[in-house]
Amino acid sequence: MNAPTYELYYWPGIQGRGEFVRLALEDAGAPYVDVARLPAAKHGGVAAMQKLMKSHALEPFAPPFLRSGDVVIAQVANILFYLGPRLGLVPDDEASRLGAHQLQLTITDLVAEVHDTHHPISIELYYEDQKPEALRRSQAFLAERIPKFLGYFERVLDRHGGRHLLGGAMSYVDLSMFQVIEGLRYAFPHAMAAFAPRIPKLVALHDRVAERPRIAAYLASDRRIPFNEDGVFRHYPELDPAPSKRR
Ligand SMILES: N[C@@H](CCC(=O)N[C@@H](CS)C(=O)NCC(=O)O)C(=O)O
Repeated sequence: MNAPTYELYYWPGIQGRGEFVRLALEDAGAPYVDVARLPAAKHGGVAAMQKLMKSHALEPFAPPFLRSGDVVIAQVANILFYLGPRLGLVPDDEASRLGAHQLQLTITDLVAEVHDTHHPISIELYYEDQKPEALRRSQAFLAERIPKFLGYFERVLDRHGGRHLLGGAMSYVDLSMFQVIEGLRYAFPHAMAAFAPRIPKLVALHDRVAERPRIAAYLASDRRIPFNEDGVFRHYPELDPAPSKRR
């Protein structure tokens, strides 16, 4: 039987939250189409994405969502919970599956807080309309939340032997952690450079994931959209001042 072709639906110009799903599909070498990035002539584009979204009985609240045959599922952690066993990216036992889901949901919480650093008041407003609040939020995020979240993941990794967040086996959570470190480094290079010595195992995990052959090939390809200031991880220099300029 042929492997199913997964359809990923996500905003076409950004890595955003869709990237956590792309990384899993890419690492597994799974056949998939990034539907909104296809031209309308090939049944792609944002309009096709919104049409499916609105017409489905269990309408996704927001992209990303995945279609696999009759199944349409939203929420990154939920999509990965579905894909993990199918792509061989999580051990089979229930404890491992639930553990992976627990860690992925914690990553979802972290990603929401990253988003709030540049949109602390409203997602409907431009960053430029909430800059003072974004600065305060970013300062608190870097001072308190980065240490708490990344310190937590570093401890979990350490307790599991230091190679994989789930212990013996590589999982989709390791791939997502690569993206978290990569994204935070893009958004907050100064803060992350200063924090790196406190998370040596996460940094090493990031580097190992980047070297996985399919991930390395993906990162070098044009399927990997560069970070930009429309995604979740945005670099606004004023939110990450050099150490000498911190107030
Ligand atoms: N918790 C959801 C969040 C989904 C989400 O916020 N998607 C963004 C793009 S990254 C969106 O399109 N949001 C529209 C909105 O919230 O109105 C997930 O992890 O998938």
